[in-house]
Amino acid sequence: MTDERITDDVTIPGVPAPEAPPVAEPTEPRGPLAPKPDQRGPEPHTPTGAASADAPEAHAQQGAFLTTAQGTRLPTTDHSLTAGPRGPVLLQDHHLREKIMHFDHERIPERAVHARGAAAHGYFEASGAAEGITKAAFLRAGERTPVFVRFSTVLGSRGSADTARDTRGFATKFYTSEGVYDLVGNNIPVFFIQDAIKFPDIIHAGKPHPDREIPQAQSAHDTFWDFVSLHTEAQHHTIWNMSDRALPRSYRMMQGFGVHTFRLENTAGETSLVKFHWRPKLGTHGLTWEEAQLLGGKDPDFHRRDLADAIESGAFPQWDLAVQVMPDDPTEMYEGIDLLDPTKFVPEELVPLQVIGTMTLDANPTNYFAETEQVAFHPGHLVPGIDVTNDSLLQGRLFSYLDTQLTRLGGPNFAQLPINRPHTDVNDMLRDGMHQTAVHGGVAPYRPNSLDGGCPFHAGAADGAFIEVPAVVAESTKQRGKAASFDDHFTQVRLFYRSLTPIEQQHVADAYAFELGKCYEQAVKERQLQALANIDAQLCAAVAGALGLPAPDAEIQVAELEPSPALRMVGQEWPVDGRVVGIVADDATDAAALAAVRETLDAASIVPLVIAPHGGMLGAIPVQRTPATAASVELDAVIVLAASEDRRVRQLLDEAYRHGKAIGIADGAKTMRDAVGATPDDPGIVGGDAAALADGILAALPAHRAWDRLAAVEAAEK
Ligand code: HDE
Repeated sequence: MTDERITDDVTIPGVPAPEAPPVAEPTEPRGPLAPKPDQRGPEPHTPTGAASADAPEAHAQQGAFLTTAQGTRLPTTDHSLTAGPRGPVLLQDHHLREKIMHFDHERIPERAVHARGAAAHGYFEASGAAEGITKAAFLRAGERTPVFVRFSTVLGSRGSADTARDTRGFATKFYTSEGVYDLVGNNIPVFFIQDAIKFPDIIHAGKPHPDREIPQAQSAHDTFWDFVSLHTEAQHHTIWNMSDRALPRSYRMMQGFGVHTFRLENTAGETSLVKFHWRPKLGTHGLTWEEAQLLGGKDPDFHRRDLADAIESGAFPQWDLAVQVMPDDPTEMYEGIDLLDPTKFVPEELVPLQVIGTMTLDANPTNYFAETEQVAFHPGHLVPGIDVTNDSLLQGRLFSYLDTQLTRLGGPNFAQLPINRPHTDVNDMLRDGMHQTAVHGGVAPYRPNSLDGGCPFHAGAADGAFIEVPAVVAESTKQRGKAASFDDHFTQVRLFYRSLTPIEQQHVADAYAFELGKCYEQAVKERQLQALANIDAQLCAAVAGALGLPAPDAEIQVAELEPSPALRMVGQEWPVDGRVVGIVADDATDAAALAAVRETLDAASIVPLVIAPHGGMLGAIPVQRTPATAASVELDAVIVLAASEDRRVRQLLDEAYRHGKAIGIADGAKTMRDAVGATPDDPGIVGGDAAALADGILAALPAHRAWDRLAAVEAAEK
């Protein structure tokens, strides 16, 4: 046999093959690249329970040569086995069949909700402040616990855009010494429904219409508004969705909430009712609706790119974990708020947040599928000292998260996947099943037994057993229905709206007008306007006016509460690490000025992106964007060192101006300021030499936007 039948060159019959170009491919077998330090996966779990990065499963691929899945070396993977050079493919070609078979089954079902996500590794460091309320070991002073966090949108498919108007998931897996603890939260502190039994219904209403499967990743359609206007308990979550909270600037700038009330128990057996909060060190910031829409086309991966880039560049995002602690009394109420009703939150002014530790995300996943896709969270993954309450939404979740993995991950052994493995001993007596990867020793997976030395043994409280808090369950009558304390669907909605600043309120009204404007059914719009009338007459009038419909009167009396300033996203200043500033320059730009601006930004942990008429270099400085690839929506601010006649650059500046972004314009580029209709007195517009421009931008960025300019522009554009 010769190799005549195998050719790597495509030739035309009768035409001599061209001379082969010099081969640039590597010719010597090489071992797999060593993983980079930031490609750390979860430590593989060894039989002794100790973690070892050298264990074979740490590197999925070994050896220099291509092999079959059985380890047999292969001479080629580009040609099927055929009968003659132009003949049929032979069924006996094992490599072909194995390769295609595996490819055919590469996809798994996406999550029913939260299908699109991005994740990162990191660690949590406890301050010890929680020791008085919980015996959880990972919350003891100085404890450092590895974590894996997955952020997600709820409604869209796995390939949908990051910047859809939606709730965001914020799920954290703590690999604690007492087993895995999952805090599976959202970026909004309340939920649509009070009972898990309605979850399929709200999701059916929010997902695309079943006939044409549109719209993708959006709530701007009839079925969603039909549901939330009929189930008014959903009005609270919905108004948060209409606010800029549903358009995060970045996962790094997003709060997280456990939503439900949890019951914590300390070493003395004392209990308290607790709400969990993640507070981003960079503050909570949103996109404008126009930015979010533009990004959906220009960079649908905006949030996952931002997270990965920030971590790769060393700007590790951090969140404080904080708790609100309420007394555990038999009413399970606090100041009139039913703590078992997940459509209610506890205002921070009523119960202040107490920080109990800090989380840092410092490593990107090595493999999206193995980690981000296969991670399986579950609110029932608890550790001693943290227990659930009777919140019926939470109770339903305790069933759903295990159940859903059976379909998604193909069987009951998903806890053995590397990303899901506890970083502690596992001795569970669970055996066999699809995708079993453990080789269990012993003969007696039951207890008590006399054949495997009696092992495993029961743990007592002193051994760190998870023992449910002996909360009293009142003897009662079976029923379907909720307590009267769940009936108020509007007081906190009004509280949320009236706590916002005027521009945030304006964005809420605009969002309702947009979403309802996309509905076809008149009855749905009218019913939602009725709900808005109950929330706030001015909000209702603004939305009704935009829809061209009459504003109804409120049909119920809604209590007036003291506003909660903590609900505002506008009005404070925050660190600017990892923000992105575009610098418009060209070949004539003073090289020293350009270098100085870049250095100043870099020193403030800001990412400078040079935008020039061509790629390559401006002198010694690399160009990152050209008019073809630059977009205003990927920038937090712009510095213009060179005037440009390019329509695309002017459009970029125009958008930055309209979106209230800080803009620095060099004296020599003033024509650009006039071109977008800006004046030197506009808020957030900076002039002067290079040093003044960079300093001015650094002074403006902590407020996130020039809010007054944005408000003026938006009012003028109406
Ligand atoms: Fe979920 N939810 N959910 N959810 N949820 C899922 O579990 C469910 C709810 C949340 O990044 C699913 O593994 C029910 C509230 C996040 O992998 C599923 C109910 C909150 C994630 C499921 C809720 C959440 C999920 C889909 C009503 C915030 C993504 C895939 C009782 C506190 C986790 C999966 C990840 C995912 C069910 C309500 C957060 C189907 C039945 C409230 C962050 O099991």
